[in-house]
Amino acid sequence: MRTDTGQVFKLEDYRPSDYLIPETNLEFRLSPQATIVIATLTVERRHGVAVSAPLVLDGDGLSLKRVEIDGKKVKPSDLTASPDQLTLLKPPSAHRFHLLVETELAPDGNEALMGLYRSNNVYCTQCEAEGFRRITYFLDRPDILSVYTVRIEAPRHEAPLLLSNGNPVDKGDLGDGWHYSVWHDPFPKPSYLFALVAGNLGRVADSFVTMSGRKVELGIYVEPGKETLAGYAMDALKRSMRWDEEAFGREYDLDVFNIVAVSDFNMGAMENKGLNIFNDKYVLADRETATDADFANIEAIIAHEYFHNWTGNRITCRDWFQLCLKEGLTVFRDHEFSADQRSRGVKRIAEVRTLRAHQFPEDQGPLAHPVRPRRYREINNFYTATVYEKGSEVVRMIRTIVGTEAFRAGMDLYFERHDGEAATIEDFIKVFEDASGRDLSQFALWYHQAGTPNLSISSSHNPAAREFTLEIEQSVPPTPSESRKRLMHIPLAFGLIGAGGKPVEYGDVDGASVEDGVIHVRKRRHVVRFSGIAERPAVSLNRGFSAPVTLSVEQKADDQFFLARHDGDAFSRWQAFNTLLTDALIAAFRDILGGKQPAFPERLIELAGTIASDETLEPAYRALALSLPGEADIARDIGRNIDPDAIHAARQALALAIARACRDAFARLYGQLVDTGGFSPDAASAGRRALRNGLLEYLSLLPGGAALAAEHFRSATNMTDRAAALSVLAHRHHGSSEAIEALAAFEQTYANDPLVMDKWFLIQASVPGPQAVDTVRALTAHRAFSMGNPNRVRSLIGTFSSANQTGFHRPDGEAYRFFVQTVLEVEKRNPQVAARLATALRSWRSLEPGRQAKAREALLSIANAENLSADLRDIVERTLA
Ligand code: B3K
Ligand code: ZN
Repeated sequence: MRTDTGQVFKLEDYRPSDYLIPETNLEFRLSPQATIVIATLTVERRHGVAVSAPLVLDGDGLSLKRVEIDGKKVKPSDLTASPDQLTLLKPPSAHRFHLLVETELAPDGNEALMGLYRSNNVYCTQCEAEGFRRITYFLDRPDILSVYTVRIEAPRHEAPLLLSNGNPVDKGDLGDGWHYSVWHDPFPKPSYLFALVAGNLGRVADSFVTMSGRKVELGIYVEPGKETLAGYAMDALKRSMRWDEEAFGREYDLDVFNIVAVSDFNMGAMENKGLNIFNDKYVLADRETATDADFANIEAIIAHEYFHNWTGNRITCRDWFQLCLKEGLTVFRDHEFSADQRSRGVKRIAEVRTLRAHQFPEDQGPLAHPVRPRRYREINNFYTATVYEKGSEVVRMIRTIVGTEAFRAGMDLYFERHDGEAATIEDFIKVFEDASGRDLSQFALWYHQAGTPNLSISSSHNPAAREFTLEIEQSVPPTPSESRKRLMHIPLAFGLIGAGGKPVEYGDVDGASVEDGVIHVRKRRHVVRFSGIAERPAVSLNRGFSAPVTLSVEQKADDQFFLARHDGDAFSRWQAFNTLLTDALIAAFRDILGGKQPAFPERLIELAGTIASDETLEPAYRALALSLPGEADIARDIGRNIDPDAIHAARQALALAIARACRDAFARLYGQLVDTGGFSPDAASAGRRALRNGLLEYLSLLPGGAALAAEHFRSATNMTDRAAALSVLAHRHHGSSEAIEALAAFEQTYANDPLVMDKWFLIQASVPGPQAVDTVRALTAHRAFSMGNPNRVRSLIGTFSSANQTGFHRPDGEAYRFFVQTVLEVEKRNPQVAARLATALRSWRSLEPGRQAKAREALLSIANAENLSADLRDIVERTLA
């Protein structure tokens, strides 16, 4: 493991490398403790570079065996070598030469899961961002594009399957039980997209005929015996391939496309050219083991990685500062895909909920950074919600601003202009400027400036002048190392709504440019006047969440109620109700702190009942509306001096008030939605399950609730319903015999299915209350748990620290102490996973003073630990700064 060198990488320091590597030949002789890697690189000096320029190759913990140039051993005095760098001090004067480097690796001991490692006896690789340098010395940077040929040798009984990128070109027997196969990828690619898999895996095969009539062999490889669980992933893959042709005109380009599922993986999946490697959590699914959310995630991630083939692989990033060029854009593409496959309105609401839950706190805390950061110490810490989710929102805003047609023309231009290149954000913005003729220079600040902008909006109506006025003021809060902000171009979609929910026609508008229902906010303050409006309309703002901003709106509660019933934009309609709920929860929070019993507006409670039973609305929409803002969402809206226990109490009180008032309607509906036994993972069926399970949450708060949830658990015919019931029992009826029995039954049934056991860990890790830390600590000793497996760690420790507000922020700091110990233990094996866990403390400054002091102590004790990895030190120091 590399410890922190303290080096800061800066965007402005980018310069092209002196050398290029147009061809890379790799030979692997696989063995768990001593894998031999022979890399033969065709190296070219860039034109204009001095012959004396040394060739400096990156390494990370490598053991060097041999270096040759053009077949001759390099003299020791002509090189310097360390585990982390190989420098050829006197490269040949020829413009082009061949460099052979032999290294030896121990995949078995590789617990960081970067480079070449073994997961369940399967050899696999992870190279993004800088894992290739753990395999061989290389110019390990994304602007070095190379054509790879890879030969893999291994004992046939250990590794009957040998895969790499590109197309298979040769295979054969080597005697002594060994065999080999050779893969060639004709598309030049950066080293982070290299992949190798070798082992004994089951194969699910299918094929796809592309729009130009080429047949592509598709393979999904899983642990032998789990083949039947890969059917949904295969279906999602074929739908993704078709969709990219239809929506973006992008066709697949190799003869084969393979996906391998492994059980030890640092993140969701990886888009290696022609050989995607997946966390098995995002491949394996059936009704018995996967929830509807799992199915939706599998669909989205299969699509995401596949879409990278064009946005990421064919066009890659010049340097890691440009990460959002591939990630933000590819998230946008997978969002659009899911919206087309499912319900657009519901999908948008879910996206915004995720953005607010993950990106907003990042943007509003010490780890805030621009979508395109300007500096980093450890790039792995920049695979963030800001780069991904806000990055996607920025692409969505470009489409809003230039319009759908120019957006598609801009994308076509992007592929045409930059195919085969390592590009920048500037290149990306330029194609839309060229395709639309618009100036996006002010808009580009969305890439460069951190922080969530706020729009403060008030409205007035002058009946005599038949004029409606919106006063809009923008501000961007200061963020670390950016105290002064420039004014942004914010596309604010809106609607004026009159009696009966009809859109209000208006005449001339002045004060801002308004096009197709979008106000283009560019100045600090706009007074936008709409003429020809006789009666005061209700105004629906940031429709479809057209910009990732916060709003401070002076709006009458009557209008909010009106919009919650009548807004024609599904997102804004949901938003109106959600705002009413949030306001009520914040008021209740204040009452509780002031020692008062919270009370809730009757019409709000009634509206919950009305929405639940409104047959004109999709069940999935109704389920989303009924699910109360989360404790962390409420905390974010309150902003400071957070007491998680008071928030929890407020939320409980509102849930109970709704349950009591809506009992009959909810019970009737719950009965009507009963599971009839048939199962389909499609969005409509999932929506009905979501609504019924949402109703169960409310009904379980009433007398007889534990029995009802226990019956729901027993009679469940799929994992969605079973896990929902278990969660209700464990959370709402903690310690009851029903909860204890259900947890035991679940554990017994799924003891040998690690992915399902993750749900069991997750549910217990999120049980609110001060006892949670003891439960979690005890569960770390459970035989199904392992500190070395990222999925287990995230389910138990990740859930506890980031999704259990009352348990984690226990006032006596006990949970923080446990957390520090655990993070440091995980770090010894896997710094990347540890660093991600540590971000759970990023909002520490918004806690009330007692907890704040304890959280700070915890952060300091991590910072003071010895031999911290670059990954963890970077997170902890920025969090404390
Ligand atoms: N590109 C990978 C993420 C790699 C993370 C490296 N720390 C998966 C994805 O975004 O598709
Ligand atoms: Zn991605």
